[in-house]
Amino acid sequence: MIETSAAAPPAEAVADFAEDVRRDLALSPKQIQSKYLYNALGSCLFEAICRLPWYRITRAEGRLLSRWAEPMVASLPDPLTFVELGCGSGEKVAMLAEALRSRRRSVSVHLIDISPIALELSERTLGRLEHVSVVGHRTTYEEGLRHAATLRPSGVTMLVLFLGSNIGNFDPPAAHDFLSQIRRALRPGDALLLGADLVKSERELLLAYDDPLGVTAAFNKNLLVRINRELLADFDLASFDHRAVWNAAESRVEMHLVSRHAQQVNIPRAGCTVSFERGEHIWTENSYKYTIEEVVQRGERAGFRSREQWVDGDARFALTLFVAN
Ligand code: AVJ
Repeated sequence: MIETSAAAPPAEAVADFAEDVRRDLALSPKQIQSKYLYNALGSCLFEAICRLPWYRITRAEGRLLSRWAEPMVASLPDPLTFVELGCGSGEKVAMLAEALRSRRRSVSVHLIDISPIALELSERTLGRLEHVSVVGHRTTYEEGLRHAATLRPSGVTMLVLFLGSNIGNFDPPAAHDFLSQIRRALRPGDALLLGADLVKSERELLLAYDDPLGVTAAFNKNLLVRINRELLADFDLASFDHRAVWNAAESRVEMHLVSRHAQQVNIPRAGCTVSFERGEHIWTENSYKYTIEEVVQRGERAGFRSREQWVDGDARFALTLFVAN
């Protein structure tokens, strides 16, 4: 069974994008929010990143899920609802749902993503499982979570999935607020499965975020393509370089778009013209990296206790199962 809530009117989405671009390119350093990386093309480029040999998060998480999915869901009482925040292709939630099938446990799954392509892919992936009913929500994490929580009947256990190190996009205060918000949407005994990428060598991190094939560069520059198309801007793609930086003090990889020379860019639908100096950058993403202890502390400070942690020692990636106090 597949059901999708109505898409936001595109004109409104473009107006929000215009406003955000205008405001954030006036900041110093210039910024664009990383959520705008995920339009149709950007989501496909991200799927390609997940298959790159240098980007190991997705495969590490897949290995942990394929090996441990059964114990991950075994302790959660039926009936069950899964809520996945940022569903991507839906393969991960499908692995957890598969783990229920042998015991004939049925589950309803709420998929929350801002990308229509991600929802479509995930609905197709999950649509094949008869013991699963699927509802897609094309919206932000916050709104989707609230919506899924209000639809949940009493007596149903909710498992929130926040995987793929999506938490890495939040700075520490925002990560705390967001986990607290998840906790408030839950009841005692509900659970959260959190995927977090761990600190590793700078060399490995830079290869993951500035890959030799240039897919991550394309993913990053697609932001400029999107601004050109949706806001009628005249960014010259050849005048910007992709750059990944490991900021050890903040424990994060940053993605930038660096202006190769002094230039001006017109963005008519955002009502602005933006000047760049040579070497000036637009900051487009943060990917925070954690230690295993920090992951546990994060959850505990937000009102959870950690029940179990599974770590891929090879790629340095952790899945942590938290239960709401
Ligand atoms: C989807 C946010 C987890 O930060 O690793 C991949 C996005 N950016 N390569 C990450 C991303 C560049 C990804 N997250």
